Amino acid sequence: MTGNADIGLIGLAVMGENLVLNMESRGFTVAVFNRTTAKVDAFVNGRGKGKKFIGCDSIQDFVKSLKKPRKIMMMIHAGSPVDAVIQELLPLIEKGDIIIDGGNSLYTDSDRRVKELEKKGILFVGTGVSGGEEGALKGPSIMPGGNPAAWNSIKPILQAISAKVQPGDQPCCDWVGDGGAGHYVKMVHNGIEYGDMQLISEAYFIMKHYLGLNNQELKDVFAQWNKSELDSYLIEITSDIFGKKDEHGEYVIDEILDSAGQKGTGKWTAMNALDMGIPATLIGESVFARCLSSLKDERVKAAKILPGPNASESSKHFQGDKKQFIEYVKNALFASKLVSYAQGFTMMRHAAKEYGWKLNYGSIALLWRGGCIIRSTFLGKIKEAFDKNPNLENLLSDSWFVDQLKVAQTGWRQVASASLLHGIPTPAFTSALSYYDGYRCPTLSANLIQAQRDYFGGHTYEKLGGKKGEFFHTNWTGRGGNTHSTSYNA
Ligand SMILES: *[C@@H]1O[C@H](CO)[C@@H](O)[C@H](O)[C@H]1NC(C)=O
Ligand SMILES: *[C@@H]1O[C@H](CO)[C@@H](O)[C@H](O)[C@H]1NC(C)=O
Ligand SMILES: *[C@@H]1O[C@H](CO)[C@@H](O)[C@H](O)[C@H]1NC(C)=O
Ligand SMILES: CC(=O)N[C@H]1CO[C@H](CO)[C@@H](O)[C@@H]1O
Repeated sequence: MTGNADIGLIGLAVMGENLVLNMESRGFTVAVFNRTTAKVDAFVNGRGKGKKFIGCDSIQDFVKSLKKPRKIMMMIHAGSPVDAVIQELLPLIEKGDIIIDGGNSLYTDSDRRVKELEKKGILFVGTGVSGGEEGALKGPSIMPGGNPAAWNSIKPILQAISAKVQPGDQPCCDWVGDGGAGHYVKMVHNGIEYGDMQLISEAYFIMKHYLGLNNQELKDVFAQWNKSELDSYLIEITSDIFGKKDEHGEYVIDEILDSAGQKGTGKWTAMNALDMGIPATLIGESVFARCLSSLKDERVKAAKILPGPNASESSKHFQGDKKQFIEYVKNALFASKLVSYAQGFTMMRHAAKEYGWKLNYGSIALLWRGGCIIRSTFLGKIKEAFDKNPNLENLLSDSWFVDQLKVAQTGWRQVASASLLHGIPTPAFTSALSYYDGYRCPTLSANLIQAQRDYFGGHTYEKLGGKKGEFFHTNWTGRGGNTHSTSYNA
């Protein structure tokens, strides 16, 4: 039996509700189901009242209410619940039907599901959806990947509900790639989001403590930056945050405990970077900075014991032109952000190689241009860089990036030195700068590491200017017998 719903959605939590309201507002008829059926009734008689929704009390009725090929989207908890719902659906659906997982699933799970379901003739799509609750309702960034045969059927719906960017109302939704590519790209998006948030927080911290800016001044600085090359959603809400007072007239920001939470996608990104051996230092540093922040009690104790300059009193040491230094902080933030995005896109390049995905990096930058948390005008420059050279090895070597770094690096170095000197923790600014200097250093200190490895472990080394793959071993101590390294072939 076939019904007349264009698409069905399982999982009526806030994201799910907002997504179906968005779909309905674009003219689609949507079937909705939630295992807790009271949730379905509450929605259909509440926010969904008088609209083209088909509320279903059972998963059987839900499946029956859908047009073929059936398009079923899930917005439920990642992990085993996704597999459980797929198992419930399987006996009820048929070849050619499409299951879309819009939750925050691990990309390796999506990769597995695509393969498993393909054997049964079911087309599985794992899609990143970013933009929070408001984005889901008004237009999120959508990053679908999986079985490519599904794309033509779901494209009109997903592109209709996605955010649009100008010129030309370009949808922030396009096919990302095979297998787990959609959820992979969403994961990297979240890692970059961690980096952006950490960088903005460091800019705030140094301006508050070293320059002594108050909340109103901080609000104004961020509003100003929102009109520059830093124009982005996160900068904009940061400005709003500094202006917000509670019912007693106190600034809310000053009442919030300095201990950051996390749900795990940043950690996944950092772990994947480690697995692939890619120096995504900004994302890693941002995850660790949250971990360090959560050791509040330990930090309070350590503050009384460990010697060093007091960051909160660093403004005593500030000499010079505040306006100039604010510009330096902006430089530091922007340059670090360039490094962070370059690292994120490098990760995607390596993952594409490893998994055999054909990722279009310019198009991914465009997906993030609107709707999502990291949306910014700057992403347009990344799109342009990949349009110029689709095989760009590292974004930092694009000419626009080089020009920006020429301008920004003096301020960046000033801010990094001042924070190190005065005990102001800015791990992302400083590690971004270390990465930058390492990346542009033709001869690093790793020759010594190789010597040490060869000394104690007979691990051998290649020679400067020598042939690649030709290994040497030195008899460092004049003691001992033959070396036993397996890679020894000099
Ligand atoms: C930030 O800039 C955008 C336009 O790019 C504007 O719509 C928004 O109101 C600005 N927000 C603040 C807080 O300045
Ligand atoms: C650092 O300075 C602040 C502000 O003057 C003060 O409240 C705090 O106790 C100082 N911390 C230490 C460890 O002396
Ligand atoms: C290292 O040098 C010592 C002293 O010259 C020698 O006895 C030993 O055999 C050498 N070892 C190897 C692996 O060549
Ligand atoms: C399977 C399913 O639909 N579960 C969802 C029902 O709604 C609650 C929220 O009220 C979600 O948490 C469940 O995941």
